[in-house]
Amino acid sequence: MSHFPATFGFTGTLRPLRLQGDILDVEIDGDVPAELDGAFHRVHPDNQFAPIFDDDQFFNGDGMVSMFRVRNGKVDFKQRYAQTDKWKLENKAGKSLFGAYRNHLTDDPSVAGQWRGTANTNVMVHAGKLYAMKEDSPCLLMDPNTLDTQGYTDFGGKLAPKPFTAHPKIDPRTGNMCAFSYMAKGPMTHDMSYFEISPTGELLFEIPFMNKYLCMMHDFGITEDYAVWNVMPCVTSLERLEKRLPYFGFDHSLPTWLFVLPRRAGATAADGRWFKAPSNCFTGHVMNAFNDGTKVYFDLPIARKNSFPFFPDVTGAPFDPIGGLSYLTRWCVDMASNSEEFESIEQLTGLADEFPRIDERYAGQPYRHGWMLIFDGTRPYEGPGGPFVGVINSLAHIDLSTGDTKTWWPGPQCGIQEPCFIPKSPTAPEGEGYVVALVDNHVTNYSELCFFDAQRVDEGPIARAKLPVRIRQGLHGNWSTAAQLGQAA
Ligand code: V55
Ligand code: FE
Repeated sequence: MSHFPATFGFTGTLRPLRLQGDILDVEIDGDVPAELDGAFHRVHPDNQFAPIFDDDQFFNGDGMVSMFRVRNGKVDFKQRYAQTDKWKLENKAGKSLFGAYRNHLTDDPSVAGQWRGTANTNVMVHAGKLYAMKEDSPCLLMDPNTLDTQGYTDFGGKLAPKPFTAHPKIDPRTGNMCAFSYMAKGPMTHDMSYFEISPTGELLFEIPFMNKYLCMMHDFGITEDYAVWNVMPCVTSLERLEKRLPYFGFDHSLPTWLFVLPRRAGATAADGRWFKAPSNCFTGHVMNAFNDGTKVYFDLPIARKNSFPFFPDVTGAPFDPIGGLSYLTRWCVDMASNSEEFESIEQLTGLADEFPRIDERYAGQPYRHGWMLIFDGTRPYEGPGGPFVGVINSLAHIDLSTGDTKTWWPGPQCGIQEPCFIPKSPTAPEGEGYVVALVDNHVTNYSELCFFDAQRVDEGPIARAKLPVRIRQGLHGNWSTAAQLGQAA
């Protein structure tokens, strides 16, 4: 007796998958580069059981982790649920116990006080573990090879249990994982903290600070010297929860901010600086950031208006789909300036884009190559539609030294998921390598993991690992090498 809602969010393109399993030696068209030895892990929301509320939203699904283990030109596929505390409690009960997205007031009383995390947003290998993350809960550890869940970590007892961002960055110079927590002292607290985790998984230092307002803090950037947060008024309040409103709503009357904090042990909130964007705007995922002395550069897609229809305008104003399109933009602020004003704002492309990625070996450094997904409204779409799909329909490479872009469109039946860059070798120049991305056919209902020459995405995939199912629309994922997996030859 599993009655999923017959709604847009659970039918057609967004029909739940809920499939755990293994496929050894996936069927391949073309040639997967023989030098690749590692794994692409990615995650999508996929409710274990039918939701309590029919209007349950996509971001509330349980994390389903996929692994594509690539070696010797072959691809093995594995897919497992992230067994969060929530997943285990519901698995035992045989039904959903947790209610609406981030609204604990809607939960079954038997789960009061439990972490509500779904680990559905990002997966990344660090210190020999797969970190599975959701921004409202601590970091869940999984075995990166078997996908067995080990549970939430407190980093050897050094980091008090608190929410952990789904968008940590690894500093390529130190190997440290740079991460943060918001609502760090509990739901609806303005407390935040920045921290770094060593290559062996130990907490190195933590810097607490306070936010401007209670809002979604989804992503951030690092530079060699600073951690940088875009702070936008996608706001929440206890009152919203009591009224059973969507957890977040967008407030176009509040400023959008940038907070810059020195990234060193011993720095305090007083060393950080707030800069005010010239106008309210919606800030998306961070492509990269870097600093040149006191000048801090921060690259991310920006939209004039709210991009999340499911977190509507607080005034009740209707969603503006054109205003909600975002464009990769470079913000610059100067830590030596005497004002809270930005130094400059430069739009870097005319293509509407999101899900920006880089060659992660250049995280926090000046860089040249970026990849992202494009909303190409001129292309036809033949699938059943749904949020994020049918509209995110192309892959792009951008050369930031020239602004030149190359794009690839997978055809009218397909959507495409976030790309991930893989260096050709550890010492290859920036951007030399491959990009992988899942291409989902919403008519035939099959997905393919497509491999591209990273700087020639316009030529289409050089290889496709063809799955006999369609993987549900997901969020984020990352590549790890055989050495990072503890499987080096
Ligand atoms: C985001 C995604 C989330 C979430 C909060 O894309 C923000 C942004 C997949 O869950 O809970
Ligand atoms: Fe994200």
